[in-house]
Amino acid sequence: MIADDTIAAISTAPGVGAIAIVRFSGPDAWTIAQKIFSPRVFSESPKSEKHWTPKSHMATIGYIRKPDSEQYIDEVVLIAYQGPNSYTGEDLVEINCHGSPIVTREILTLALQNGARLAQKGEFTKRGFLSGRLDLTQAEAVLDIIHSKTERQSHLALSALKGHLGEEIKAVRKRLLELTTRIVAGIDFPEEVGELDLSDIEAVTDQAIERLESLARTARSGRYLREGLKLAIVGRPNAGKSSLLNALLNFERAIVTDVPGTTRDSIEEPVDVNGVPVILIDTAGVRATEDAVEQIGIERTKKAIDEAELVVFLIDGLKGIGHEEEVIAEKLLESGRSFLPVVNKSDLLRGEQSVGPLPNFSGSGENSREQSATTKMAGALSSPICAAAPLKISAKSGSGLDDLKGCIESWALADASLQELGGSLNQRQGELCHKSLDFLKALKQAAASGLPQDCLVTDLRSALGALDELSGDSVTEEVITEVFANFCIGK
Ligand SMILES: Nc1nc2c(ncn2[C@@H]2O[C@H](COP(=O)(O)OP(=O)(O)OP(=O)(O)O)[C@@H](O)[C@H]2O)c(=O)[nH]1
Ligand SMILES: [Mg+2]
Repeated sequence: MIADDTIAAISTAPGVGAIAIVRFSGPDAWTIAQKIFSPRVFSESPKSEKHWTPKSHMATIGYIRKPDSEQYIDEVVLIAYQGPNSYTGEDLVEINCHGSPIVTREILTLALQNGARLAQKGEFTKRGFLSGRLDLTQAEAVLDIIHSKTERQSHLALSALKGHLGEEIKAVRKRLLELTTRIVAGIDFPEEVGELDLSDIEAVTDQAIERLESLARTARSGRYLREGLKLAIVGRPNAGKSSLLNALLNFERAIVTDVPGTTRDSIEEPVDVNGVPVILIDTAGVRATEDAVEQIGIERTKKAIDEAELVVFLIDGLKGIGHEEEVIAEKLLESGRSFLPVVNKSDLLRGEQSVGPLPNFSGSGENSREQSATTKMAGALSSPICAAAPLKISAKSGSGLDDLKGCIESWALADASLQELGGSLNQRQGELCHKSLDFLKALKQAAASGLPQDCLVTDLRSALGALDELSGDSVTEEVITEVFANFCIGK
């Protein structure tokens, strides 16, 4: 679909920079360029010879000037692209000018005065999508690259931009489409083609389910990579939570003292942990206290556990396990949060000693309350996330921090499909993937229970519909508007 108007925008970030880019796209893009641009070679030519025609994919040095006037605005490099071989699939012009907000605004105004209109958010990419240059997963990958907070995230987004996710979806779609055609042919021409065997239907459906499940699993890591993983550090006062936050951040963000109860309120800071954007939350230490302010802080710690996706349960290696740890363990186990038990102050522990006074985990408590407390503690000190739990670290010397980072990274990006597929689904894509899976599972059930094959076609078409919406092959205007509303103007 080719638009009938021309859009223009400043594509670089606002503010002063070495260079900036103003671009326009649409049927009049080249005409506008001819009106407001004059190649440098013309400064030596007689006026009568001053007619310039852009050449596609060629850079030309020259001046932006008001049409039919000698008033120059800037010396620039202009690159013209002839559609459909451009980012938008339309005629496109990019003006690389000096990075002054005054200059960029003047150039944009000139474009607007000469036939363009101001582009909406993401409209250049939207035009690329509508003209078939990109599918919707690629367009969304552009947004992911722009907003990536870590190198890892930008590398995965680039892989999606190259079309890897889209290809995987297309491959599943192709097999399902072939299956639909084959079933329909069997229904329409029972004599010539014959009904398809149930085992063939099951084989194709199972394979599609397996591939879509791999794709759907990447949505979890995708969420952490896009939105950041919320990680709360909890423990008794003085365990070294704020010291750990500072050590992971590599700067003294939180106040650290040897006075228990130093941190009164939760502190949040973003940090890159081995390529995972993590939002670290340092919390007030948990203990019984009469202090009203501290009590509020402890309530916030409990809230932080509920809101976090992963919790570091920090144990003071010198103090070992006490009532405070039992209270925290109880809260953690009850919340169902994933957590990592970590013993701090390893620099003060002798030899093989892993933690101060550890309780006996054999369940030998005298009464049932004690027994259940020790069982809980045993559960809280082992971790399905990390075989080496409890990890031993020193927030002071930095020892063990690499292991901790490794555990956080592998928990967040545990899924092998992420590496295999070289990309991750976003929330919209994940929901559609699940929708498609639901229809395929319903189809499998219907086939197994002996329903006629025309009933299966309905589920197959619905599964295909969800995949088409995922890739953008069939998508409503509303969805397109929502996807591109997250872009910035000029992209
Ligand atoms: N030797 C040693 N001391 C540590 C370590 N981590 C923290 N400390 C010390 O322990 C004391 C308490 O550290 P904080 O980081 O303030 O502890 P916290 O858990 O944030 O304490 P609250 O805010 O009171 O809950 C400080 O004196 C730190 O220097 C460590 O790994 N080794
Ligand atoms: Mg603290």
